Amino acid sequence: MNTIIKTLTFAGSDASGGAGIEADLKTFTEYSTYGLAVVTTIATMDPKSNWKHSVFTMPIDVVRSQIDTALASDVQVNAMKTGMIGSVEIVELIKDTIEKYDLKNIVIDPVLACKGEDDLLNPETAEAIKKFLIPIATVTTPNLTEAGIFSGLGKLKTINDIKKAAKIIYDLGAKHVVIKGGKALENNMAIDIYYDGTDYYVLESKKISSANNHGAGCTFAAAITAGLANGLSPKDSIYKAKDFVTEAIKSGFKFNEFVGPVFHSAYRLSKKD
Ligand code: PXL
Repeated sequence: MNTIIKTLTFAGSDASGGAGIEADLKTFTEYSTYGLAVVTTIATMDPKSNWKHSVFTMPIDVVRSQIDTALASDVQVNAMKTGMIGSVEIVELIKDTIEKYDLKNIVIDPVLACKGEDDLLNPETAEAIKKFLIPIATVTTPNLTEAGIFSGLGKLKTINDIKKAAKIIYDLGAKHVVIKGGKALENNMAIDIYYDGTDYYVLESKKISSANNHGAGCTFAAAITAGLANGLSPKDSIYKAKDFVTEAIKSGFKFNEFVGPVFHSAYRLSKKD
C-alpha cells in the first residue's frame, strides 16, 4: 500500500533498547510510520565493567548492502535520520546515498559520544559529519558538547553561548538547528534552543528528576524525523518531539544499576489516560 509513510534511520544498535536504532524504530512506530534501519555500528555495554561501552563499526560493504536493501522499494522514504556513525567512510557513504536517492527531510543527530562516556568517537568522524552531513541537514540536533565542537566555541555555559553556537551551525548549512541543553543548564527547566535562521525559540519543559533518560537524544531526533515524514513543518515536528520525549523521560525506568532508558510508548499511553 503506497500510502504507508516510511522513515529510515542510519544508526548504531543499542541492545539495551533505549538508544540507537532500537529507539528510532520504536519511535517511528509510535508515529504510525514504517521504519527502516541501516546499522552503522553496534554498541555494547559491559555489566561486569561498570557498563563500559564498546563500539563495533560495521564493514563498509555490509552498510552498502543494507542501503541497497532498504532503498529497494519504488516508494520514496518520507524522512530519514542519522545517529551514531562509526567511520568517515560510512559518513561519506550516507552523504552519497542521500544524493543518489534524492532523500528529503534529513535529520542529522550528530552523536559523538554516549552519555557518561568521555571518549568521543573518532575525531575524524566528527569532522566528516560537520563537513558532509550538517550542510545537508533539514534539522540537526546536537547536544551541548556536540554543539560546542561543531561551532568551535567549546564549552557552552549560557543561553547566549548556545544561541551563538546555533547560528554558527546554521551557517554551516543546516536549515533548522536544535541544541539540546536538557538538564545540563543550571535552572529548573530542561531547555533546548531552536534556531531557524531568523528566530530563536526556547523549548522549555520542567526538569524531570530522573536518571532514567538513556536514549532521550535519539528518541527526540527520531520523533522529529517521524513528524516530518507525517507532513508536519520542521517547527511543529520539533515541538511535538519535545512533548514526545518529555513523556518518554517521565516514564523512564531503571533497567539495571547502571542505566535507565526512556519509555518510547509513553506519549501514546499518556493520551489514553
Ligand atoms: O545516546 C547515544 C547513543 C546513540 N546510539 C547508540 C548508543 C548510544 C548511547 O549509548 O548506544 C547505538
